[in-house]
Amino acid sequence: MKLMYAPQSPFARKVRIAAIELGLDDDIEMVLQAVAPAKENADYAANVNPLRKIPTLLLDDGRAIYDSSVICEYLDDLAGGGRIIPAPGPDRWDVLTQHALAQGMMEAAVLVRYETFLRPEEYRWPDYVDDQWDRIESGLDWFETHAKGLEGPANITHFALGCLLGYLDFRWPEADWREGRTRLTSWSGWVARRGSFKQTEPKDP
Ligand SMILES: N[C@@H](CCC(=O)N[C@@H](CS)C(=O)NCC(=O)O)C(=O)O
Repeated sequence: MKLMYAPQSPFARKVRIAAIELGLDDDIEMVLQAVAPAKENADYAANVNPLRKIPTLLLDDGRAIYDSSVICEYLDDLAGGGRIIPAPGPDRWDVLTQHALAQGMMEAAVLVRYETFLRPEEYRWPDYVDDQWDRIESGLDWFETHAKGLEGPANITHFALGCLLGYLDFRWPEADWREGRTRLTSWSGWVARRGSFKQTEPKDP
C-alpha cells in the first residue's frame, strides 16, 4: 500500500498515527504528494483522487481509498476491526460524533491557513477567517467541558483532536488555545508523549 501524504497535513498525520497504533506502518510506503487549492495536478486528479486532496491510500490492486476517515476505517478493518473505531453499539456513535467534531475543526484550521497564507491579500475575507476560528474555539470549549473518555484507549477521536492541537501549535504558535482549558492542556501533554505522535510531528516538506 502507498500513502499519498505531506508531512504538514493534519489529516495525513491522523492516518499515519492510526497506522502506527495498529501496527500497520511497515506495510505502507509513504509517497510525498504536493497539493493546494488552485494547483492543477491533472495526473493526480485523473489517476488517484479527483478531489486532489491528501491523504489517499493506494492499494496494491490499484484502488484508491480516501478520505482520511475512510482510510482509518479501512486500516482498522485490516487490523481486525474495533481497535480504533468501536464496534456497533453506543460507544461507536459517541466516538464517531466526537471524531466528526475534531475533523471539522481541522477542516476549519486548514481553511484559515489557505485564506490567510495562500489567497492573494486583496481577495482575503477577514470575517470568514474569524468565523472559522470561532468554530475551532467552540469545539475546543466543547472538548474541554464535555468529552468523556479522552484518556481511555486510543481511538480515532484522540488522533484527530491531537492532530488538530498539534496543527494549531505548528501554524499559530502565538495563538494560545491552552488559555482557560486546563483539561485539554494536560491531555495534549499525554497524547504528545505517545510514540505515534512523536514520530509524526508536523513539518514543512
Ligand atoms: N476530508 C479530507 C480533507 C483532506 C484535506 O483537506 N487535505 C488537504 C491537505 S491538509 C488538501 O488536500 N488540500 C488540497 C486542496 O484542498 O486542494 C480528509 O479527511 O482527508
